[in-house]
Amino acid sequence: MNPLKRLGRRRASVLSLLAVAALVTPGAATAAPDAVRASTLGAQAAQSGRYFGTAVAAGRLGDGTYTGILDREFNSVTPENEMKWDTIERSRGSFNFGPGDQIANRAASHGQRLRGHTLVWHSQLPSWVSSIRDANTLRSVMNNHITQVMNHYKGKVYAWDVVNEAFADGGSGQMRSSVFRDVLGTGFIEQAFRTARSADPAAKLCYNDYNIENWSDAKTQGVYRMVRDFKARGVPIDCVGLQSHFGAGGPPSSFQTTLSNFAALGVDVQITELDIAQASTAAYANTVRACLNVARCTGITVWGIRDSDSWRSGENPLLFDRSGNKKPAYQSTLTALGGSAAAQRTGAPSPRSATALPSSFRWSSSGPLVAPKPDATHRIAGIKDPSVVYYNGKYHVFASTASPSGYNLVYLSFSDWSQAGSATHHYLDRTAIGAGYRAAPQVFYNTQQRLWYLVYQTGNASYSTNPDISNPNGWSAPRNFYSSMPDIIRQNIGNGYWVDMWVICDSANCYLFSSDDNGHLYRSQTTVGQFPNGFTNTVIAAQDSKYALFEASNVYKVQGSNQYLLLVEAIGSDGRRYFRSWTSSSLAGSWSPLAASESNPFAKSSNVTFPAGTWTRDISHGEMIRAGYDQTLTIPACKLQYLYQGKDPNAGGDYDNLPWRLGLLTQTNSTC
Ligand code: 9MR
Repeated sequence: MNPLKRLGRRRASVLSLLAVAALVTPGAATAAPDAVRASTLGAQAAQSGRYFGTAVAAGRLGDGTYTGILDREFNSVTPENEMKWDTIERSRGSFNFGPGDQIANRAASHGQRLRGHTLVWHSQLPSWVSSIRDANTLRSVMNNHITQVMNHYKGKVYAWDVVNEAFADGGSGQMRSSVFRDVLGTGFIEQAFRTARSADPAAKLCYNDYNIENWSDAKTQGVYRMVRDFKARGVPIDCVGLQSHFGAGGPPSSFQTTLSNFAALGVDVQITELDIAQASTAAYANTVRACLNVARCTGITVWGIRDSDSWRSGENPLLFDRSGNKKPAYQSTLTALGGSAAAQRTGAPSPRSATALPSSFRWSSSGPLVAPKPDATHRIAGIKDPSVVYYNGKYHVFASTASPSGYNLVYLSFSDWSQAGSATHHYLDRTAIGAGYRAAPQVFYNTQQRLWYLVYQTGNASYSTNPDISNPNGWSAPRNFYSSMPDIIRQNIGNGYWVDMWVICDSANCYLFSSDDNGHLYRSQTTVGQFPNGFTNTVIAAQDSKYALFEASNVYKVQGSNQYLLLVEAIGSDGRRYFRSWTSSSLAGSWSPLAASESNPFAKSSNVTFPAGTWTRDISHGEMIRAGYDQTLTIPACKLQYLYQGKDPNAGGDYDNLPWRLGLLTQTNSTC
């Protein structure tokens, strides 16, 4: 095949809607193993290593209903007012730790963690502090307060809200006016964190604020810039607290994006003061899910136990009613945490899920994370077809570079997605992989051979190997999997192209899947021992009309189940790219539809939200973020993430000159 044959092709046309049908014959659904389910919020949160806490008022600790719920449900507490400046140091140098100690000691004796709230805040601040006008005086007063309070609670407080609510509401994105900012300047926050670190190096140091949950808000962006700057300059900060005092609608749709974007800066995130007007079940569940979907979201605190305990009690925003009964939002919160109140109450066995993956999907997309970095010898229009593994603390991404003058490969690595855009691009045409048509890479580690494999298309299905994925110069020259195009492909390819080779192995065999841009998915087979040689027995693994089963197929093993997942890229009736999905109980088996239609797609612009702006209407060629990196291509069953190519919806013209960029989808309807 002429390598350049792939170039200058593919004009998406308007197509008819696709039928939802099994590609071959339906396979048996596979039951997932039971999850362990707990019956209280704290115990269930603990199963994913998180805490579930509440604000506690010292004045209510004599109320048996209150403490009964507190000790049954919560494994973290935050003093609601007792560690604030106006309680602890009402007059200069005179410290009153009584109410704070009452809560701290009780928490310790009940095995609950303690969040310290709060050291530096413009509110609940005694007037002797807010009236200071001399910077040196205020600095020493602030540092002394931080040091004395942290020393007193050393070893008892897990995380401190070092500075609370320092940013202004509205559109400025700047710090609010306060005695601290006005007298010490904006550097007071840095000063407070540095003092806090030296006072108690073991405590986590958090910045805490409200109205920073919606990603695009100026206030969120202001706090984000500060945290990014702190991390860049080594100012000590460990966590960001998002208070999450929500209206009846619950969290903004970008909430998870906000959590993950902060987390990507290298800090933990915590939901620190959750309450939601009218406490709808969905609003609570959405909040919990957002946290669970972000690995560094380490815990959730609700701001009070019963509605009658709340600072906004008129809005009934909490999980327990005035009598201490569980409200519907309690159940939805527990369920979202993965627990099952019903099963525990009735003593019935936990329900088994019929399949490890849901049958429909919802996603939130990042903005474009990776764009081409042309240099003097690489004039590149698009970066495409990413393959990604997380290995040794880094994401390793391989992708096609596209331009009207040809396709080749590029490699980049970075430790978190916030750095993807600034990573160095290593052009692999400068390595033994060489120049000429190379595209659509797939990377994995072969555990038997202790070698990384990069599979790609050259007209044939080709591969290179490398003992060290992080060394772009370590790749071997291309070798082909086949001596020539298998007959069955030659007979069915029509006017299509042989593209998008994909290798996956089970414990006995390796399979090589490929597409023909003509409605066929092919599968060849060899043994694990013979790999990479011996691919034969090529068959049609799935077929449909040309645009319904176009290209870019991925096949994965779903972790913790006997299920395999097939994704194939289709072209929709709107001419836009999207993914369909099927499952099978074996790699050589038949594929049953999962989310396989244009109206229930695996991933299409219609089931993806774009909190940072709709930058693409194509969800095109990409790869799942895997649970591992070996030849089994195992993905998690929960909280899927998919790295894909998208482009400006208004871009047109030559296919090979389109401005493809890489973006990341994060599943928002994961049920586990
Ligand atoms: O819940 C607290 C309430 O009892 C106090 O009267 C109030 C005083 O400002 O503070 C409440 O807690 C606040 C928290 O400390 C910081 N974020 C906002 C909370 C609700 O106002």
